[in-house]
Amino acid sequence: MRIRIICMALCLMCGHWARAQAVSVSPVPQEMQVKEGKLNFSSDIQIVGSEAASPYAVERLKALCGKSTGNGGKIDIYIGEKGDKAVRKYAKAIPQQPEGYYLLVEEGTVVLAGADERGTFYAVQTLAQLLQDGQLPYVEIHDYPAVRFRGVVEGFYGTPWSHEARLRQLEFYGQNKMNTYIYGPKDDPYHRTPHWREPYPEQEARQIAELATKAKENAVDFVWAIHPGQDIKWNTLDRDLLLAKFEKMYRLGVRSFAVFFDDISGEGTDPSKQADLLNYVDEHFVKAKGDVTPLIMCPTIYNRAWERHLPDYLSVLGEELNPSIQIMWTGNSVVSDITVEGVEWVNARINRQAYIWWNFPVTDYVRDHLLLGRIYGLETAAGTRIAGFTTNPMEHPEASKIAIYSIADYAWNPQQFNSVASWKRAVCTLLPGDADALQVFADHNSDLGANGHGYRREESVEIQPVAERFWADCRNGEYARADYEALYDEYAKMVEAADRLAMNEEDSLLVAEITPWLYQFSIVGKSGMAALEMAKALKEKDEALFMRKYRHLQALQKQSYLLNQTYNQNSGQPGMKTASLVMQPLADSLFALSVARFNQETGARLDSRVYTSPHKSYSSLPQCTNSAVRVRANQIYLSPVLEVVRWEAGQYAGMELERNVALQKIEADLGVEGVADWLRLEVSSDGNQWQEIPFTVSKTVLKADAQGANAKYIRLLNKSSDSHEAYLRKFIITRQ
Ligand code: 14T
Repeated sequence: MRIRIICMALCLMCGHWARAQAVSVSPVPQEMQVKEGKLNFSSDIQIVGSEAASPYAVERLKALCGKSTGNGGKIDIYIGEKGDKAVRKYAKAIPQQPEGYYLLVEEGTVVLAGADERGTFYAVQTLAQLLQDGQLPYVEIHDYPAVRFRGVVEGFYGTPWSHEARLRQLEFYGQNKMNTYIYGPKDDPYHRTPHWREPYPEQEARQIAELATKAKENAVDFVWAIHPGQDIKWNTLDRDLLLAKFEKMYRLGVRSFAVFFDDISGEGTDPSKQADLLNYVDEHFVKAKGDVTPLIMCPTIYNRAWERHLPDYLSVLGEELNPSIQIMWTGNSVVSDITVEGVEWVNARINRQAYIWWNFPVTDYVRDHLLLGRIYGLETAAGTRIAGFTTNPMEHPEASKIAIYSIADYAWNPQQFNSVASWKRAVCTLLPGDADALQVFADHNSDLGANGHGYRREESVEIQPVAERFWADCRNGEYARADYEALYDEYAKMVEAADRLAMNEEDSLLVAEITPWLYQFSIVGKSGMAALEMAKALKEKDEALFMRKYRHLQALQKQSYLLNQTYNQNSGQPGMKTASLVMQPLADSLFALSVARFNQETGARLDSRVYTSPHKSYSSLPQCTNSAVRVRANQIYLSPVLEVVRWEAGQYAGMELERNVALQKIEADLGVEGVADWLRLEVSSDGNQWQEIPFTVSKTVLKADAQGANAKYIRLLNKSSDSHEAYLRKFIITRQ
């Protein structure tokens, strides 16, 4: 009884109430007929064909049967590949496509017939999904993938995935009918310059061998990629060293290879030389071995926006590279949607179908964000014009599975791909027990914020129109109560979701990855509630309530600041941003607006700025007056100004610290030489009495030993009577 209630609750959460009995398979099969009736998956099972069928498929099937506890009648399971005796009767029903399969469940019989070994393996994976509560629905499925190679390219900068995470990924790919894992983490020194020529140390080598085995068991090609382009010499020595490295990897069990030439400069970018090397590798290694899959390469010009840098590059590759070699492509820009027009554009140049390297959900350029939103922007018809579709994920392996699940779905069957449905199924599959909480978290963690690639995603989609209307109404002084309540409820759901997910025990690995963001998510939820209550108190002229909520919100803002100084301390974008497109900006704006109004109406002088740091900019240069002052360990620094700034006579830029601090060192980079002639470095504890600190200059960098001077204010001042142009690339103080 208890189990039934839980199941019903789960179905409800996943929106399957009315269709609680509906049959769901992911990736969505090409052709599936569900018939009336069910088969009790009893313990009296006879498997026919196991000697000839794919051993991995058989192994997986036996594991499934081992779980069967029902007590129905006898079942015959026929398993095998096209041509095998066990499935001969069904030969005509098996799709011709590579990795296709035919699956039949009817009274007393199950048929699992693959076009090849992977097809059979996928038939078993589908069977595993069909099996619910010891029963199989009667079905007939004809299924095959639309895209030949589907998978993941671990190609991001930052902390590479752990060995254990990779092992779990490979199982996940098998379950989702992905056949490719390309190993190319930018931060593996033996993958690229400087150590690509050297063999892996013993432990790493052993782990790679283990990954290759695990991949095989899950019908995945483990593709080992090398990235030699930054320092390769186009001579026979380096060519032979590359082959020797491949040979080493081959001995570890690797049977698929890639060569990456992305993100390099200089000699290595020559397309003819690249083609020569790759053709040599293709002829003397890949084809010579006989059991190695077609070579994959990532070009230097890997997206359309860069074509103008080397206009002939792609057509040279297209002409000179052996036709069997796959060419990777990220789309019209580094991070971009995949369109028919864009794919046709590159296909025409490279003389073959592009092998997509999709830079989503990778976050190596927005490390303070999690990308848990639905995947969209992949045109249906693009799926029939590409040789492969791989995704470059986040450095968070478990959280990346939301996107990976749907990419598997798209690449298998773009025609029937339903972005929203696939996303919700992913969430339900990954965390069935707390799916509704994870869905709330995912709803509000999908945009990237402003970023260098200009790639943005929708976020908080359902509540966004309410938030916009409410904000506009508030500015006009009157809001609708229903909107207030809808928003309040949404913020409350965020707090609940954060608390529940933080305590979820079903998937502790996923929880560990997202925990820092959960902390912030809870604060955004609470802040939104408090900000709404401030707006309401203002409207009702309840001064005491207003002050209470104001104080609470200030405390929340400080908590948020401290969390950002504590967790996810990477060098690029430290801290955590969450709900940053709609819910967090609304809370902040509402706070600022309410405080400004309160001050106006009561004559109070409450601070209406959102708390970001106890330290502030202390600058008369307009470009710096609002710069953030950040803290990392014992260093405090002013956010850099990357464009040129005109320093008029007497103008200054610097910091006002929370209180007096004993200074150890001060360092600044003005981006220009000769600053000693016109700049003075000075400190003060009251902002009136200034003490000059001598400094040394080397090129554009200025350094000073502050010898423990106590100061609350630190600034650089144009002491001359002329104006000067400079940047402010760096301004850091180190405290004692
Ligand atoms: F190989 C490529 F297809 C590719 O996308 N390379 C990198 C990739 O490793 C990285 O994860 C991704 C997202 O940041 O973008 C590429 O890296 C870049 C792209 C740039 F535009 C590195 C520097 C850039 F300026």
